[in-house]
Amino acid sequence: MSAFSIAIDNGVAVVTFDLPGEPVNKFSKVVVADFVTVFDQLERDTAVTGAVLISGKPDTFIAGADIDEFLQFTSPADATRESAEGHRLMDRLEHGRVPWVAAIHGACLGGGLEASLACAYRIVSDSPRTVLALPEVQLGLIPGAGGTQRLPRTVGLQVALDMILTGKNVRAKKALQTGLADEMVHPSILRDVAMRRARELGAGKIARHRPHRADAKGALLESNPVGRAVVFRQAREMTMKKSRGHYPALLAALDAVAAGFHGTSAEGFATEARLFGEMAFTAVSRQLIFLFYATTALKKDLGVSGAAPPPLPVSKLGILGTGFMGAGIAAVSAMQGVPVRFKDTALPAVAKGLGAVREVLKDRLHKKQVTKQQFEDQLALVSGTVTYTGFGNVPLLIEAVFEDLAVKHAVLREAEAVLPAGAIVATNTSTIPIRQVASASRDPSRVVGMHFFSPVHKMPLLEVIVTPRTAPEVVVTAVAFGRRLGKTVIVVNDAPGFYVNRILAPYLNEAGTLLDEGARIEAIDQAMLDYGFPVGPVTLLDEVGLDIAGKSGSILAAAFGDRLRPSATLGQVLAAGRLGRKGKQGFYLYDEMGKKGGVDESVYAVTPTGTRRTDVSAAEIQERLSLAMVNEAVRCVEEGILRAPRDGDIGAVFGIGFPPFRGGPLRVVDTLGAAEVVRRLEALNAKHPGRFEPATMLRTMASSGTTFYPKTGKPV
Ligand code: 3H9
Repeated sequence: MSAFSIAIDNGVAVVTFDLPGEPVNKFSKVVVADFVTVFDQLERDTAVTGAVLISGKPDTFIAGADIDEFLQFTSPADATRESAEGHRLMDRLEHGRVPWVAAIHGACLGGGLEASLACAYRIVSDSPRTVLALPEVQLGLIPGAGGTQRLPRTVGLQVALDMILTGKNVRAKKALQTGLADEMVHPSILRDVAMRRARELGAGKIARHRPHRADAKGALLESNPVGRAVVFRQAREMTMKKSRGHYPALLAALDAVAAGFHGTSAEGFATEARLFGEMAFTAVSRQLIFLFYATTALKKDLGVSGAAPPPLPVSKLGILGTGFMGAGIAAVSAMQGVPVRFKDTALPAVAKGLGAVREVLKDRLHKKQVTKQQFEDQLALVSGTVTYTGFGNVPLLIEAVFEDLAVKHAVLREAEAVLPAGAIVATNTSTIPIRQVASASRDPSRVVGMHFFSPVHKMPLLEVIVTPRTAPEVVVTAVAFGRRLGKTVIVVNDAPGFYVNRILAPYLNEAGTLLDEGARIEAIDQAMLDYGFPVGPVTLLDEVGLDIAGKSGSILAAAFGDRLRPSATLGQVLAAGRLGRKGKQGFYLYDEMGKKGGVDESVYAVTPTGTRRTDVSAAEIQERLSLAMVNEAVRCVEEGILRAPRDGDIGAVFGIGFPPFRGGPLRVVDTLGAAEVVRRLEALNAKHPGRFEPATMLRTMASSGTTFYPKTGKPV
C-alpha cells in the first residue's frame, strides 16, 4: 500500500502522505521511492500545474527521515550516499516543472522540514500542534537533506543557525515572522488555501523563487562577507562554550552551513552529505539516538506489568503545602487546564504560594507563549484555602508539605477525612520512604510517591514511586497525570532515596570526600562540568541546600551504611551554619540578591584539611565521581528499584543532567564493558576501601560478557 494518495482537482494535485500502520509519517527508503513515483507521474501529467503536499495524520506533518534506518548504515560512506540521494530528490522538488506547496499542520521535523523548504510555498496551520524544527543535532547528526543549505537561504543566517544548532521547535506564528512560512491559516482551510496557492504558482501569479526578505532580523549584518564572518565566529564560540566540545555535530553543522556561503552551492551540499555521513557514525550520535528511543518507549509505559487498568480522570487537583514545590506543581497543572485547590495552614503562606504560581505563569506570558486571556484563565484555575473546603471532590491529592514524617502523617489523616472514597494521595517527598508515609493512610493501596524536581516548571522528570501495596490503577493515574503535565515519567520501587537521589548521594559524597582530602572546590566543579554535567557537584550542593543534602545523606547512610556516608566536610560546613544559596552562604559567595560569585575561600577553614589545599587531577575527580554514580545505578537495577535499565538512564539524564552524550550511567557500563568498569572500581576500592566495591551484578556481567542493552539493532 502506498504512503501517498493523489487527488487531482482542476489542475492541482493534492498529494496526501499517510504512512499505513504508523502513527507518524517518516521518510524511509521505501517511502522515498514511493514519493519519487508520485513526483514523476505528476511531472509527466501536463494537465497538472501545481501540487500540494499534505499529511493524512491528525497531528504530524512529517517526522523526518526514518531513524530506524540510520541503525542499518554500514559505513559513513553509506550514510553520505543516503544524504546525497536526499539532495537529488529535494533538488527535483525545488526545480521540477510542477511547483509544490507544503500544507503543514502538526510536527514538521528534520527531513519533513527539508522537503518543505524545497517546496515553492509553505503554509502553516495556526494550531499549537504545528511546530517546525531541524532536530538532527539532538540525535548527534546534522540535517542531511539540504537543511543546512536551504534554511539559511530562506530565513537568513542567524535565524537558521539558531534553529540548526539547537534543534528547537518553532511555532507557526514565529515561522511566519521569520519567513520560514509564507502564510498562516486556520487548520480547517489549510487544504483549500494550499490548493489556491498551488494554482497561483502554476499561473505565475506568485513567483516560485522569492529572495530572502531584506527586512529580516540581522539581514544587514549578513549581507556582506565581513558580517557573515562575525556571525560564524560568534556562533562557533558560543557553541564551544555551551557544548565544551562534547557534541561534534554542532561544529559539523556550522561547517556545512559555512561551506554553502564560502563555496558554490554544490560544495555546500557535498559538505553537508560528507559530514552527515561522519556524524552518523559518532559514539555521541549512538547515545543520543538511544535516548530518543528510550524516551519514546517510556511514553507508552504506564508503569505496571501486564494489562494496565485505565487511569482515573483527574478533573481537579488538591495540593497541600503552598511552598516552592507545591506552587510549581499548581502552576504546571493550571497550564494544562486542571483546576487546583491549593491549601496551607496560614493565609500569608497561601498568598505567597499563589504569588509564586502567578510568577511562573506570567513568565510564559512575557515569553509570548500564552495570550493575556490564557494567562488569566490559567491563573483563575488555582484557588487558595486554609481549610479543607473544596477537597470533597478531588480525585488526586498531592501532598507537598515539610519533609517530616509526623507532619506528613498528620496532614494525610486530616485530608483523608474529607477526600472522596477512592481518592489517590500522592506524596511529593524526596527522602521519606513511601511505605512509611502510607502507613498512616486509611487505605495504603491508594498512596503513591510523586517526586517532582525543582523548579517544577523547568525540570523534565517525574519519579513515580510505588510500594508493594500501591494499586495498579493508582500507578497508571499518577503516570498519566505526570505525562499530562509534560513530564518524562519513570516508575521506580520504593526504597530509601528512590532512584535519582540514591545515585546522586555517592556522587555528592565523593565530591565532599575530595574536599575532606584537600581538593579545591573549583577543581571539582570544573572537572565535572568538563565531564559534561550542567553544574558542578559543589555548586549543586549549594543549590539543593546543605541542610537538605545533609538530611538526605543521613537517611541513605542509615539505610546503606558506610558506602553512602556523607563527607565530614558537609557535616562541618552545615554545623557552621552555612545552608547554601538560600542562606546566601555556602561553598560559594552570594550577593544580596542571591547571585552566585566565586568560591568562598573562608569555607575551607571549616573543612577537615583547613586552608591547606592540594591539587587533584581532573581525571581522578571524574573517575571517582562518575563511577560512584554508575556503580550505585547498577545496584538499583540489581535490587529491583528500577523496572528497566532504560529508566535508570533516563532518570539520570533528565533528573540530574547526567551528560546525554554518554547516554546515562548504565550506558556507560555498556560502552566501557562491565569487565573494565569492575577493573576500575576495584582499583578505586583499593585506594578508598568500602566506597567502590563493585556491584555483584557488574561482576556477573563482567564474567558473562553481557550488556544492559542489545548490542545491535534498536537499542531499547
Ligand atoms: C532526519 O530527518 C535526517 C534528515 O535530515 C536527513 C536524512 C538523510 N523515525 O514520539 P511518539 C516513531 S533525522 C523513526 O511516541 P508523539 C516513534 O519511535 C529525524 N521513528 O509520538 C514511535 O514509534 P513506536 C529528525 C519515528 O506524537 C512513534 O513514531 N526527526 C520517528 O509523542 C510515535 O512517536 C526527529 O528527530 C522518526 N523520525 O511525537 C523527530 N519519529 O510507536 C523525532 C517518530 O514504535 N520524533 N517515530 O514507539 C519526534 O520528535 C516525535 O516522535 C514526534 C511525535 C513529535 C514526531
